[in-house]
Amino acid sequence: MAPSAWAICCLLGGLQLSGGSPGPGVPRLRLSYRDLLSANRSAVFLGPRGSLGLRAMYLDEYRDRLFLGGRDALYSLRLGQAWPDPREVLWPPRPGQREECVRKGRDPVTECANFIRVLQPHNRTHLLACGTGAFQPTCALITVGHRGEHVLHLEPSSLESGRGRCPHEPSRPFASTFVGGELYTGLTADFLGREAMIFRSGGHRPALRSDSDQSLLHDPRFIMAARIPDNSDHADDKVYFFFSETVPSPDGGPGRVTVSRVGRVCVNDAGGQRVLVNRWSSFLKARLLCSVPSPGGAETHFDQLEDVFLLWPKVGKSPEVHALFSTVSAVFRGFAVCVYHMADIWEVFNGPFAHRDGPQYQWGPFGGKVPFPRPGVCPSKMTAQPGRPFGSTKDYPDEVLQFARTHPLMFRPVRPRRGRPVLVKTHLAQQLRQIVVDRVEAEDGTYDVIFLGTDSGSVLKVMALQAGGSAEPEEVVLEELQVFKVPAPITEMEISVKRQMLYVGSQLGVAQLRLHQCETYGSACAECCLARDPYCAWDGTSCTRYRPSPGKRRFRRQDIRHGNPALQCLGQSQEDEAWGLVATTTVYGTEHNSTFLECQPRSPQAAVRWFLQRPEDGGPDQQVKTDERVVQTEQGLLFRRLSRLDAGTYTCTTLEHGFSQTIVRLALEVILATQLDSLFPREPRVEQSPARGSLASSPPKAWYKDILQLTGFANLPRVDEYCERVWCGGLGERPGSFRSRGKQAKGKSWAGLELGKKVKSRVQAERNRTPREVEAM
Ligand SMILES: *[C@@H]1O[C@H](CO)[C@@H](O)[C@H](O)[C@H]1NC(C)=O
Ligand SMILES: *[C@@H]1O[C@H](CO)[C@@H](O)[C@H](O)[C@H]1NC(C)=O
Ligand SMILES: CC(=O)N[C@H]1CO[C@H](CO)[C@@H](O)[C@@H]1O
Repeated sequence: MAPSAWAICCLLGGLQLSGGSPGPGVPRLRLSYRDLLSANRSAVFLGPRGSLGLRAMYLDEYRDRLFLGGRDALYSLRLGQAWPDPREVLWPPRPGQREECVRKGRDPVTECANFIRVLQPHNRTHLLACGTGAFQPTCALITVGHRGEHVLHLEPSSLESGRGRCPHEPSRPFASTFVGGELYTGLTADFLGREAMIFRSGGHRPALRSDSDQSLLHDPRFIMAARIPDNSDHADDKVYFFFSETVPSPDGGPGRVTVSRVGRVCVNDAGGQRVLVNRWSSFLKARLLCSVPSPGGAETHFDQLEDVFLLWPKVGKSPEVHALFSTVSAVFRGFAVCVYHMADIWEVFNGPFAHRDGPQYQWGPFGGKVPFPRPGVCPSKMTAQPGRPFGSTKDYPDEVLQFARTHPLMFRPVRPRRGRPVLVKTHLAQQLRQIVVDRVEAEDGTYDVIFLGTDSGSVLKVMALQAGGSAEPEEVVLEELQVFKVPAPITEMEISVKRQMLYVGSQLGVAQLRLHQCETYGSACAECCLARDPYCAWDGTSCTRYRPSPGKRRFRRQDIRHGNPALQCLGQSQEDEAWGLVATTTVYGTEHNSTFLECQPRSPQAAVRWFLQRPEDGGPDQQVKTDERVVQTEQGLLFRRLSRLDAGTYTCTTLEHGFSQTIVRLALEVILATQLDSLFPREPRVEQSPARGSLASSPPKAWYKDILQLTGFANLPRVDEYCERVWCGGLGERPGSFRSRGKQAKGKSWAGLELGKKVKSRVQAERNRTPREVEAM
């Protein structure tokens, strides 16, 4: 394709026709991979081979290190600027194991390697790591040193089988947690991936597993495991598992349905004495419900659990469970975030057990007498009272264990806070994979900022504001951050509130991402205020990190609820500077040809309006009428065929939250077709005007004239930008996500650069003529 055609189609391809104001799901700010790197907002680590094959990540805030488990290797990174001094330990499968894996029909590249899937703290100096070992799971202890040391090596003497502690497959959903010297895992523990279980091993006690006679788990996808204390009595501590299951249809009909679950076991479960020997005696599970009422009374269910984040409060002991779900439907793809209180989960586990008389029967609440100690209750002071000597699950009567075996499911589901999701996202271009939540104190209250990792390597920073009376929260998408250059699904996400950082992993590698960068929103109070970012406030001179201080505080301007700068920024002197005086730039278009007036508001949520003042009428500005010839796009105003009557001063304004701003003011002058011929003589006339610049003979003129028209002669920085965009490749940026950043030279094609320079110097020459001179030609 010739450059001219490419330039135009590329430009037009990126334009989307915009109607009024885009919906609330549109991010207010989009930052590309390069934007993030150049502003030091993110730092990416891809390892020495350009891809880690990442499967596990452990953020160790005590040691200030990030441990990574990849393909045949482990890494240790020190938290700080741009990953100084990374450490690597190679850990390939045992000799011969790779070949055996291939012989058994597994894929040599994607499966027959040692993918590290477990990284858990073992003690003060060691980590426990387990890998798939090319379908022969293996565990080892890794020396990481004391706090302050930066060592990483594998203890060869500690190598042992990892069966039950690590899945065979590199990518099957899997959850693990390390509690009291023992590893709890939710996984399928066999080569074929059929034997699903919850397993505990590694301590002094015999290993404990799910009873395989009973089908306690139906094709589970384990998402997360964590110890959550029920109360201050540690004897009552439980490990909770969050997972999805595909169960036989609950009404006894044909087919299977997907449901999400919270399950739990007692930390002090020791199994039974005669029944359930070395099997869990305390396992119970309940349904996690996340649905919205649809018109007509039906419910839309989000049944597939994608990720869970536990938000631990500063005070109090139990976390809030923030869970990301997706729909199972092949037709309708939607995502929802539901929040659960532990108190509601406990209530369901204390409620009726689900019971049915046989596989053909409906489920109902168990109405008979529940034996004592109640199944699912951990042995503790409560069960070990005088006359009731139940100090261990081994002391539990057979009757209790039999009941536990046959009634692992609770009858009632766990309903989310307020009975509905805090966030529902449909019609998304991407899928959502990971969730992290930060509770942020702002001037006018506390806000939960939700970070969502997508399957295209980006992170959405979102708030769900609960408005006064209405049941439906207002969604505010603060930022969309393209963390990875290529669109790899985000598989890991951890937050360090201490460092105000997010650690984001995909199979390629990891990125450290600042939670906020307030100056990105702009240098005016109104911009800071419109951003509605609870991390940021206007401090009188710039947009900076908001820090609540207990003492007497300076007035900080921030309005998360309404984003109303008219109220907040009244009398901020910078405003006049920033918004009052928008200089008028002169641009030129040629008659009968297309011309583009660019206006890119900082926020895609703003409604853009164009006004025109014609030179002769002197009256008030008129709103520009659009039709097939004059089209308003997301990037600006496109004249398909310029008329001499289009000349005039065009003002691009935005309206956001009732706040109107002028973004650009362009004086469009129309060069008549006759004038243009003398400015750029036609091919045969090249020799006659050698003084017109060296560019005239090559390359052909037509294309750069197009560029000049599209950018406007006078708009030099734009030329740079177009050159970069057109010849130097978008480097992983999607059309529409492009934002002007001027001089980011990376990976440009040499030829492209040369052409770009020529165009630029030519334009500069044209620009140095006064408009009058141009007119005179
Ligand atoms: C980013 O960090 C580097 C190294 O710390 C520093 O040299 C550079 O000036 C920073 N850039 C910006 C835009 O802050
Ligand atoms: C951690 O465990 C390893 C292996 O059991 C042991 O060699 C080491 O001394 C332990 N470190 C500490 C600080 O207890
Ligand atoms: C530079 C220039 O004049 N380009 C085109 C403008 O439009 C006319 C008619 O559509 C074309 O003939 C020119 O090539």
